[in-house]
Amino acid sequence: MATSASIARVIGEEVLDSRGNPTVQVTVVLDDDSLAHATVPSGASTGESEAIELRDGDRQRYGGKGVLNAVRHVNELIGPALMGLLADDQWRIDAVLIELDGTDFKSRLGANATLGASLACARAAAQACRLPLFRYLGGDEARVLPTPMLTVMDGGIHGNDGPDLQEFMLVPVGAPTFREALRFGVETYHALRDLLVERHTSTNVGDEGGFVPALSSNRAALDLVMQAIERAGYRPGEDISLAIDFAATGLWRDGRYRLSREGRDYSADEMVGLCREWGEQYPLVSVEDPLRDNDWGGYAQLTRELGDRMQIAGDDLFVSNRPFLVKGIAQGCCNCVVIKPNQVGTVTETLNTARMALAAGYSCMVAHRSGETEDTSIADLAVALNCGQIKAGAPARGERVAKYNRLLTIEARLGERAQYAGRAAFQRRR
Ligand code: 2PG
Ligand code: MG
Repeated sequence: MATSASIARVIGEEVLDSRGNPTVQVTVVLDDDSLAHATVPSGASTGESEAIELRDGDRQRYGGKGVLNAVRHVNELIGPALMGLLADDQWRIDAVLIELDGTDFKSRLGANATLGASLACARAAAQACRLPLFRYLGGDEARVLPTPMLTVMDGGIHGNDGPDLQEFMLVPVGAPTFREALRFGVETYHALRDLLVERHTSTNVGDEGGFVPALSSNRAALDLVMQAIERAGYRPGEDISLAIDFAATGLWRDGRYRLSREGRDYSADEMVGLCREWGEQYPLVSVEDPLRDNDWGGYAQLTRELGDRMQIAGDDLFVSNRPFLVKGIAQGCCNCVVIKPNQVGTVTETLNTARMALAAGYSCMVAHRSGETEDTSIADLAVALNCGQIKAGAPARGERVAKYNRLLTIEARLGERAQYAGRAAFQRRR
């Protein structure tokens, strides 16, 4: 699994993401003419310590969101620094990027510039090796198709007028294959749409393709999703379980968590109580970011109380960064880490964080961003890690479906060797 091809050209461009915001696309050409692109996604509910996404700030263009400076960094700084390096020496490529940047959070070059280059190199090297990306990154053992966590309702800042909580997800734990899991999810998504139409409620969708109905409470959102599962002919908990991303940092107001739909504010203890209650009343297998991103003590307590019953996923808390994960492991915070390559800015750092988590008995959920592109690398990444979980939005909208479609292709390509993670992805080892 090696190539002697080296990096000949690195080209950055400004393109658009799914929200119409500019983002960085990088093309890498090798001296054997292999060529690949990578396009960088962008978050809205970002953690405080995420790697820096460099934006121009020039309000004359895209309201300040242009990425021409990051693109210039790719073309004028990163390209010359990577020229001539062996394409499959990912560790070295990323070490050069990290050194060239020289800051803790990629604030000089921009993590959008570094990730674009890092990922495009990996993709080009995979091409040169004539391997699909998942095999290039994960080797022969890469064969576990992740259980998809399909967002069917968007809220928070991904869906104004919807629930306070950001994502209500279907988790088809009981499907026999990934292809069937996706069908379970799609049929339930469509059943949910029918239910909304019958109730004369809006079927508009949010940033990740989930519906954004104006409901009286967050619990009503859960009830509706449960109804949709049954209407589609599935058994809640047996065939399809539920997951929620609270994105609680965005709910924090004046020292409490504001759930406007419930008409009340919650303390951290009460948020833990809500998770417990919902865990008893619904087939809830995973809660992500149920507390704000710097409440390490709160997470430790939550994990002690509920960690044996459900997956507690840290997104804003860990921001895919190894040092934060090390702190979390030491303090017993969460039992799952959300993995988003653009939170940290290189392929090597992303893999290192994920592998450390798995070695420590944490589960890993590879995830998209709310601002996405047609780039499907995260689908390959999830298979490469054999981590068993991916969150890529609704089973609708091109940029979301692209990831699921890629997984269908990977499953077909693996044939008999493919294993669907299913429920096992949520069996806790820690
Ligand atoms: C999250 C992500 C993706 P964003 O919070 O998990 O759903 O949202 O990309 O806006 O940070
Ligand atoms: Mg999240």
